[in-house]
Amino acid sequence: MQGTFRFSFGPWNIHEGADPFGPEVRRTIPFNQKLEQYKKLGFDGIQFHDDDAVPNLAELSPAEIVKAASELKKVLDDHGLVAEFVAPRMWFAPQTIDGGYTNNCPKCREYAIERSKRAIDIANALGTRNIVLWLAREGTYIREAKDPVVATERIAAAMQAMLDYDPNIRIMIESKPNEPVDHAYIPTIGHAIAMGLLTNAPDRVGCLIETAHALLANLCPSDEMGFALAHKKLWSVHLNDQNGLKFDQDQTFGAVDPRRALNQVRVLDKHGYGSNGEWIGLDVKVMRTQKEGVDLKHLEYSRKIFLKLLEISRSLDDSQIDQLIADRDYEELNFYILNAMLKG
Ligand code: XLS
Ligand code: MG
Repeated sequence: MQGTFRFSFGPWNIHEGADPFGPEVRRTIPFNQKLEQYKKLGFDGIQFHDDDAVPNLAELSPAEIVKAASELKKVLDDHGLVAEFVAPRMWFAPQTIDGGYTNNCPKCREYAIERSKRAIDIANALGTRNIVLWLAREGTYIREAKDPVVATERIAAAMQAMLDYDPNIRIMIESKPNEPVDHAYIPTIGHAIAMGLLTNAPDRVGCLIETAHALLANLCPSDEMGFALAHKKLWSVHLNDQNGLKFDQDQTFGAVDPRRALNQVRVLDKHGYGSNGEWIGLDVKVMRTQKEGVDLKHLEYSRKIFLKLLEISRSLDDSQIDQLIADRDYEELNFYILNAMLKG
């Protein structure tokens, strides 16, 4: 129960504030300046999309990509930072308009697999074996556009190709039910874990749970985490918050429902999350309304809130909780938790 946690975020969590309805409202902070902020904010790990690490990868040969990533590794070392994972960005390039692995065009599917291999090369150069698949466009806008059996098989085949390409990597699927597509093929963590069974290396397929994504599926994030922990598949998290079934909000952790956040912290802490090197990732978005110069607070405060909730969780008296459970006095248990939070 007394493990310590280390924290990570991705460079995309510091951004200019553009949304589908309006342009940027803050100047771009160059990547090297973002790196300077990590330690100051209390973070040691960086999450990467392949092109966060090697921005011009489309113009480079595989060898040049590895060279660029190896140079970045030295910069990370100089800052005392560690790469947590690399995720192929399969939702920007024209080849991925209709998805990556499930695209109806064979050439586009080939592109997706090749790009995933480059992401693996980058991960190796950065010293991590973790590949995250956020399957952004692996789904449909209209149900008839793709066959769901074929699509599932294609995702599995792509995963197999990645697992075969490098016998050391492991894949963490970040499930999400919708957005940008209407229906995504891997909407929940149960789906993500089951995908491993369609490969010949299920032990190298796990998941990353994002709070907002679980909530968009109308599920309880801490129960999703519990399910994955019971399967020994929870290899990363993206903590944040979400106000109902709206667009993916990526609010500051605990901002909407601190009790729900407490339960996430609690399930992670009680079940040894982190003891095998897992990171606490905070996938939080800067509010568009934040001015320049005060646009990193969402990261600082998400981490602080995690640590405050950890303190509250550890202050709870387990024997008292067990007694209330034995008495089936859940009203008292409810008050006990709320009271602990309100005085915390
Ligand atoms: C979406 C994700 C995405 C992945 C990496 O919520 O945060 O950016 O984590 O592809
Ligand atoms: Mg995420």
